[in-house]
Amino acid sequence: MSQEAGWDVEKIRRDFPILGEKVYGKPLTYLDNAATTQKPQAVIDTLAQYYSKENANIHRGIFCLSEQATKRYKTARHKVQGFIGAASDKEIIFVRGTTEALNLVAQCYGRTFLKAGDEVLITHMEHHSNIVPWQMLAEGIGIKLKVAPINDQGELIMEDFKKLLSDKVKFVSVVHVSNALGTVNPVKEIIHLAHAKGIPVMVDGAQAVAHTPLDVKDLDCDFYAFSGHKLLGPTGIGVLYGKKEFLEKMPPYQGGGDMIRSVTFEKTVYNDLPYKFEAGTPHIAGVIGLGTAIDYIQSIGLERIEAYEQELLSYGTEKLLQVPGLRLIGTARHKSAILSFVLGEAHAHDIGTILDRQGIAIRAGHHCAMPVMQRFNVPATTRASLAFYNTFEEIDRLVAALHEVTEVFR
Ligand code: 7TS
Repeated sequence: MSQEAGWDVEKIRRDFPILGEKVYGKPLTYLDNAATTQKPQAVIDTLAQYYSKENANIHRGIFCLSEQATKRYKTARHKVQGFIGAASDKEIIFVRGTTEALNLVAQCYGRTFLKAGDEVLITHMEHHSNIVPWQMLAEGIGIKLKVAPINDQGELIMEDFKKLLSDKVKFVSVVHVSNALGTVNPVKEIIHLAHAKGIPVMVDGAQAVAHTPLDVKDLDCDFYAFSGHKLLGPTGIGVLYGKKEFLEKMPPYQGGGDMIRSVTFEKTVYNDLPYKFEAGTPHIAGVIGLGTAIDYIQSIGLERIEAYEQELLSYGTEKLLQVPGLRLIGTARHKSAILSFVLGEAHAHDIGTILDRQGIAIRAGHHCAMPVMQRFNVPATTRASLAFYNTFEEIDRLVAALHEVTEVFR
């Protein structure tokens, strides 16, 4: 039972139709929330309602539906602004997801304000989407990528981070919560240290936004990225938050409709923020659906979500450590509800297959964080990543199945 007063997980679960599904005749135990979260009925209804009754392109038509769609698109932007505490809705850019947001900043900021020899500092626990775009920039314009190391618990070693933050560093890009380890990074301190040297900071918030309250003004990050689909929203929609002063100075990412104010063959004048970065017809339904997802999350409250998920994390950690031969990968003091582990000689994919037959959905592999696997000298991990609709009983189911795995591999 949760200690969280008035927390009714069964009531919450009823809002998510998929959680009542069965897999191989067993109740679905969905523990792959870091990959994508499930969607509440309200979000599903929003999408169905939009396509069945409201569909029209935005910013174009002068007819009723188009005006309505435009209004709902704008309202959703405003919701995102409130949700993350941005100063203005002009600072909210809709993109496809975290990956696109990171690429946008690497290209538009990087190619304009960085030059050969400048250093970009990241950490050893980044998702590939916060590594590869910088490597592409290194190939393109000759910047250097620096990587701050992590310790055996999977925590960023702050002393080394400070040492690496030299005068050559012109940009810092760090993950807020590691998807492979669960580590919560001290992003506020990182931003403070970088700003003291005049270095802008981007935060990859893909694994943070659905699990902990966020206030970008308080954090003072210059850029923040997240994906709607990890926040109960649709796939194909995400957010890049950027401080106006940076976004205004940056060139557009793509050219096309909506991002211009006027076009002649001689000269094009770009549109104002945020439209300058939103070329072409956007994912309108996705944006509106994301707005509903945010309403839903706010109706429960991220403080309560975080408190409950921390209870699940403590419980899951304790129970998993009782499984013979199980080693947790990622034991940071400050962790989000992600349980990554190896189990004796069993390969992660075999574990995943055995669990799948019990209806338990987890992820096995490198989690798009191969350098983390290299750091811990493992080919892959098995990962259970929790959300606020998971239960203690589901953790028991996972643990019981893992005990069975140990029998199979004995
Ligand atoms: N950054 C982090 C920290 C992530 O966890 C992910 C996705 C991304 C960026 C990319 O997000 P996308 O929505 O653009 O794909 N992480 C995972 C995961 O852990 N399992 O599947 C996707």
